[in-house]
Amino acid sequence: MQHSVGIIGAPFSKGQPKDGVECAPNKLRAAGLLERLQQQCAVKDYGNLTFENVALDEPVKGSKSVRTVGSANQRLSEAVKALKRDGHTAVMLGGDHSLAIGSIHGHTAAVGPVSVVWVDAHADIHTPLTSNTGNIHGQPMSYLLYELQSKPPLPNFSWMKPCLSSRDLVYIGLRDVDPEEYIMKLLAVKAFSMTQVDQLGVAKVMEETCDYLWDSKKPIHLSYDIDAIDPSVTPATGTPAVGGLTYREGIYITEYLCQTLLSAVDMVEVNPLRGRTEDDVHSTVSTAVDLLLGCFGRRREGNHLPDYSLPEP
Ligand code: B3U
Ligand code: MN
Ligand code: MN
Repeated sequence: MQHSVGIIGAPFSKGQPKDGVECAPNKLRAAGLLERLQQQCAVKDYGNLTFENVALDEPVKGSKSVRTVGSANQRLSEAVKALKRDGHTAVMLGGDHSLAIGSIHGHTAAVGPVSVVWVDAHADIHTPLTSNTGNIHGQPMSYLLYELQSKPPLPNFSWMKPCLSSRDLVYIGLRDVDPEEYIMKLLAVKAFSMTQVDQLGVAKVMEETCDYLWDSKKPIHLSYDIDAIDPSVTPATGTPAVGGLTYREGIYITEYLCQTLLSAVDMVEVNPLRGRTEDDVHSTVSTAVDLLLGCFGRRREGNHLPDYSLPEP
């Protein structure tokens, strides 16, 4: 399918404590993301959002920067909604994974209910009451799911209502899930941990993922946390977890979803300040770029021109 892609940069880091993840949108652009995507499809860059820093933002029920995260996501939701109404496939460059709240909310506000493929080492399904760290990047799924609605709404979150059913969610790549995140089992969420990736192979995982989601034929939102990939490949991220997807498995996921009703993609948790060396940062950023290219038609067999003919000798 020929996509027209709209890109939104979301330089935001307050869903977790480590500086640097806000630099990712510009790093990904500097690595040639736009120019390379333009060789495959139409691209419109909506630029970077700016976010307000809420001055008095004391923890709420143990969760940090709730008001700042709430207002940033309200802005992001509006921006994604507008981009989708313009008719593009959305690419949201984070920033940390708390941004999935606004990205998925804005997506559904424009197109109606969606299916979510969440590629991540972590389940990010803590509620403010179960989180041990208080970092909202470990919680976005609980804000989005109808089944886990927080009542009353947290400060600066009254703009949003949950918009995702647990039936419409698939996890891939899990390997660092906290005991309290057993919520996902209670909700019977479809999940392929790294154990299942090892058992089935990534091709079968993707086939089963799309069979499972195909029933409802909803547009697909891919939320890709770069820490899903093994830290030997993508070390420049805030909470690396050993035993992750290989580069090839990571790319295969994007190539497969490219052929589905892919309607929005998040690329989050790339943190250029976390690599120990220049190589660490380069490998992480260029993998993130390759994953995005895979979402929009890059083929490892080569992207051949449809009207190509051999030059006459
Ligand atoms: N589950 C832990 C760790 C974590 C979640 N997401 C990331 N790390 N990236 C938490 O903080 O909730
Ligand atoms: Mn995540
Ligand atoms: Mn993660």
